[in-house]
Amino acid sequence: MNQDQLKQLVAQAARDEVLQLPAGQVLGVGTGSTVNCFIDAIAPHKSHFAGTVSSSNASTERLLKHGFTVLDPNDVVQLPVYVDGADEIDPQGNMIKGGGGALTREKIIASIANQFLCICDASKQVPILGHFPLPVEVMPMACAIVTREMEKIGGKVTLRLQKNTREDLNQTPSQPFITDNGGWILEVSGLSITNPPALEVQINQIAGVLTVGIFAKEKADVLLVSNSTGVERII
Ligand code: ABF
Repeated sequence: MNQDQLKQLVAQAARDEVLQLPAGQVLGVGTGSTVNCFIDAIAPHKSHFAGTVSSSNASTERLLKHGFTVLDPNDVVQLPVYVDGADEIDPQGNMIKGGGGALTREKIIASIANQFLCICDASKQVPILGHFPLPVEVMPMACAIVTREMEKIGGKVTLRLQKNTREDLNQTPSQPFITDNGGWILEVSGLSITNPPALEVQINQIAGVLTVGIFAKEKADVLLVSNSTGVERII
């Protein structure tokens, strides 16, 4: 089975899971290619849900295309479940997220969900977080300041750049990647994250950090993982 098929498989398992919810609930929807499969999988069942709350402009667009109602998070007090992917997840359900750049909205929506349902393929499971460069969304004016702070804790920092457009294929990209919130993303490698809750708090306290891509406070409550033999419920 290739990775796309594994994403489809776990997305279908998550669809079956959320269809167990009583009808008329609002569903939290994350971002990324696995979540895209999930959105497509629940589309035929959209009347089961009163609406959705989305963690990115990209997911909002996809949900609207399928005819879902997308609500403003400010109008929603609580969600029964938030479904999202991860870039890395450890055995306790702590995650690194933000590879797609949507970490700030993902964390906000996760914070109002009773349950974080994480969906991924087995390549995302790690014993200790930190092989995937940790995304940190920053206010552009604090980029150099946060970079220095991250270097002090042993990180090697690079600024995420925009992907080249088709016309620029031979050019070196030089423009920073800009998030849905107008932030920039620092990618911090070289960290072995043995205490995710502590490092999340420590990085959150640096002035200029909008969101760190460690999800320990908002860790996964349920983890569905696909591999060549099917989907396993790990947590
Ligand atoms: C999002 O999707 C992210 O936080 C994470 O970066 C990403 C995983 O993407 P994919 O499903 O495409 O591997 O939830």
